[in-house]
Amino acid sequence: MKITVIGAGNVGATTAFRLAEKQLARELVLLDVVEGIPQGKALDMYESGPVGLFDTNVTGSNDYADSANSDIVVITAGLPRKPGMSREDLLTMNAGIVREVTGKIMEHSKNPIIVVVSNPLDIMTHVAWQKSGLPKERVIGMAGVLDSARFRSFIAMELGVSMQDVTACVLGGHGDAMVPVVKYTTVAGIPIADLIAADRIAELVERTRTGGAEIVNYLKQGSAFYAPAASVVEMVESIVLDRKRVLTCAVSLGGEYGIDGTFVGVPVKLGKNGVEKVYEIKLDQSDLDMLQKSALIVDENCKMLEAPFT
Ligand code: TXD
Repeated sequence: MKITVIGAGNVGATTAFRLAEKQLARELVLLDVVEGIPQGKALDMYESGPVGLFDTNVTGSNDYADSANSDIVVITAGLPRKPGMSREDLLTMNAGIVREVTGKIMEHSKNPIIVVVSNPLDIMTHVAWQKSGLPKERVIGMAGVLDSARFRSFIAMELGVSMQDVTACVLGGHGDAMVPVVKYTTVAGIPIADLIAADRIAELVERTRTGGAEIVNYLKQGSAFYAPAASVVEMVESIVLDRKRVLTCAVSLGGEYGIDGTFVGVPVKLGKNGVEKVYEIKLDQSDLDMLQKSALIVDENCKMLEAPFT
């Protein structure tokens, strides 16, 4: 198993380190445009092997030839949000970066599974898929796992219970249009509506929706990376170990939820072939409306981008 992580910034480096510690790849390449950064960070990670007890061969590079024959490529390259900047502000700049990166990946790897992290997430996943020419099952966006993790952690914090017992369902686009589905959010199978007052649930939902901005406002420079990296690794692990985890990921829908050809976050089964099944769960009309609205926003943005990349 060979995994390449493009972008040696906060999310990319943290992802690479977690992947190395979990020994999910024999060969792990960290790649960036900036000279020295991927090499230095990768060597530092490699040198932690004897203490962290892993044998993953982590290397850093600026050359896509070193990514050759990757089984999985994680794209984190891009510019992060600054305070007050929406994910959409990043659209044009990051689309250019993701197109360029995807083109170079495909020159050296025939049939990788690509996990996209760069924002605006759903649109960048579309851009990567379009540029790669890969089947839609092999290009997957990470957002739902993170958004669900945030909702889960706020619920655990509220009730003082183990995070492990909280499962949450957050669908839709990554951004203000995400759709936290309260009825499928439970604590050890108990619907949260039985445990938390409705107005308080609404506050937790709002905090989840603005979870990324909350971190950006604290950090001033850069955006969240520990929870995002952990979320990427959960997806990669399910693919590498063929675990068939059911995780919310941004995938291209083919008519499910009345949405066709748009990348949006829904529950899918992740295994060695990438997206092995899309689950079409029963939603209340209001949640379905929000999901479709969310897809519409993604669609409009993709159309806006069409001119530069056709
Ligand atoms: O839920 C999610 N999907 C997200 C997405 C959660 C957190 C962060 N999210 C987005 O990921 C964020 O808005 C950014 O678009 C990406 C990467 O975030 P990160 O925090 O890691 O940004 P950094 O630290 O600035 O790192 C970006 C790196 C940096 O080292 C650049 O030199 C590199 O990307 N970069 C490139 N690498 C290769 N090739 C090109 N062209 C390139 N351009 C920049």
